[in-house]
Amino acid sequence: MTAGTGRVVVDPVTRIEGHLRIEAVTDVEGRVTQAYSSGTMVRGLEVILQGRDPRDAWAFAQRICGVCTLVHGIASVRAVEDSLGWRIPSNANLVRNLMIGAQFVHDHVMHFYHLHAFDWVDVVSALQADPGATATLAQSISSYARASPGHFADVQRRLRTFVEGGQLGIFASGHWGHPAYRLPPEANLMAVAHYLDALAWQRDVAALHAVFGGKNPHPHVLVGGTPNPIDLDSDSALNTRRLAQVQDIIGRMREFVDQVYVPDTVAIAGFYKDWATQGEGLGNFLCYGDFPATSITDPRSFLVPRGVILGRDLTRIEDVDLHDPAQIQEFVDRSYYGYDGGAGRGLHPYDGETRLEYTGPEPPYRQLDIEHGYSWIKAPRWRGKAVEVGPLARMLMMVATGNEQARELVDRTLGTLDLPVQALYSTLGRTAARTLETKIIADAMQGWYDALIANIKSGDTQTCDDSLWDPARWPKAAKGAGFMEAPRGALGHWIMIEDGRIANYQAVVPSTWNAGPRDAAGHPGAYEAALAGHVLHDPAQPIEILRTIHSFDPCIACAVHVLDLQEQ
Ligand code: NFE
Ligand code: MG
Repeated sequence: MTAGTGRVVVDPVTRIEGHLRIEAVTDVEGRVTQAYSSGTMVRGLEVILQGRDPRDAWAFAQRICGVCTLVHGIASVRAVEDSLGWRIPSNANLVRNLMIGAQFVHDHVMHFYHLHAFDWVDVVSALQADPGATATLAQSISSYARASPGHFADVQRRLRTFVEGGQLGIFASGHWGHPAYRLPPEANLMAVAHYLDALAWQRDVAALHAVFGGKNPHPHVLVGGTPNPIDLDSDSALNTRRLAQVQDIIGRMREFVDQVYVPDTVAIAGFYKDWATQGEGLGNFLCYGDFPATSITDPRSFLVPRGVILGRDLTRIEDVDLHDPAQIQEFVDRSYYGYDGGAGRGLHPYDGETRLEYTGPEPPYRQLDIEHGYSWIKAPRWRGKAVEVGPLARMLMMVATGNEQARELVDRTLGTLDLPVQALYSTLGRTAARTLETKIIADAMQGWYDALIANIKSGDTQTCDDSLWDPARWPKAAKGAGFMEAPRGALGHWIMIEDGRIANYQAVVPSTWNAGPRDAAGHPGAYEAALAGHVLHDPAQPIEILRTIHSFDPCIACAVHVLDLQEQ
């Protein structure tokens, strides 16, 4: 390392799920020239799925993560259904849409307030706020009811008790007072109040998963449909009372998104417009698509379309085929894995291997071994290219394919903030895209609910097709890909079935795409590319790194799902 340059290490990155280390190399001006993303945890699922009954796979796969608690279950049952040509009834498709939609709304609101907001909101500064002026501010941006001077004075009192007691508790470990915080005290107090409101709200709306899947986290799912039968007159089925509860929850979700989440995002973004010109990185975006109006086998009916955008070119959408061995591949050259025939090539998930071959220096290391292995995350690529997945990819895909609501929301948000369309390709754009897609999905939930009710009224109460339940009816060998859009991006599970048992199982997960290391060609992953160019005001308090990394909503529990029994 030459004089004047530095290496900034953030380990662990907090306010995420799982264990992530970022190393950034800076030049003499404190500008990040190279960044390295390392998943530092190992877990275990792809290996333990081998040999099991495919109908049980979801219950194991779902434990990949406790944050996106539903999605690995859905990807898993879809993989089994794809492998066997198993079609699910219309009601099951609608119930799955509602459950996935609820996962998005819940997850995105919690990410914004509980994991990301304190990169932009200074909790301690909120103590200086005038509660009356805070009420005026809150009422000027929204009709949300909890906006009185007395309410904000009460929140401030509670906060003061924390701070004066030296017990910031859930608010500990912030870079409070850093000059990068720009909100006035009143906006900080408003955001803290909404942080607390979101905690109570999420607890209540999580009940939607319990109605359809028995519990949350980890609601039940089912190969061939959904597990909860519809019988309006039964206490042990989806009945009139439970359907009314779902309607109530959808209403509460939409209300919070419209009255709190969307206005707060726009209000806070207005103070951070310089973050609309940095933090994108790759310019390539991938979606598998999701939320079928009819069937997962008909991508034309998806709310979020499938495709790849390269080099920010929204006029051209590349087709994605999850079965094509030349498209999706995982590389392990800079990961703590090996391949049977040696590294240097990518393996399609059908041929995927999970072989731990860690040969680097023993942790704890002072520095990542960036020339060799430095992460427990693999490096997925689409036709050899690193791509970003997640909310920004989905909003761009919806806009590019003519979704009117998406276009209108983007235009209105950019107009309010007086920002050009290029602002989408940034840390701020990624965070705003998450908010806007939440609005689109929360609204769409009402449509899926209405369609479900219409089906039931017409006499269709089927929720499961069990015609293929008996493995004796399966072919001797089958393979399939289950895909979905998870809150953090495109999620795929690939399954190989032989003699009714799982012969191979591979998951390529959103945070694997975004947080993965360099590939055989040395090209960086999405996090790594996004950090290049950031100027660190104070390397001891690298809030700039946190802002961009958090804008992806990392989940390393999802990204790493292999276990080395000897290391445990
Ligand atoms: Ni653990 Fe997950 C989501 C999946 S990961 S949170 O969303 O799949 O990146
Ligand atoms: Mg995997």
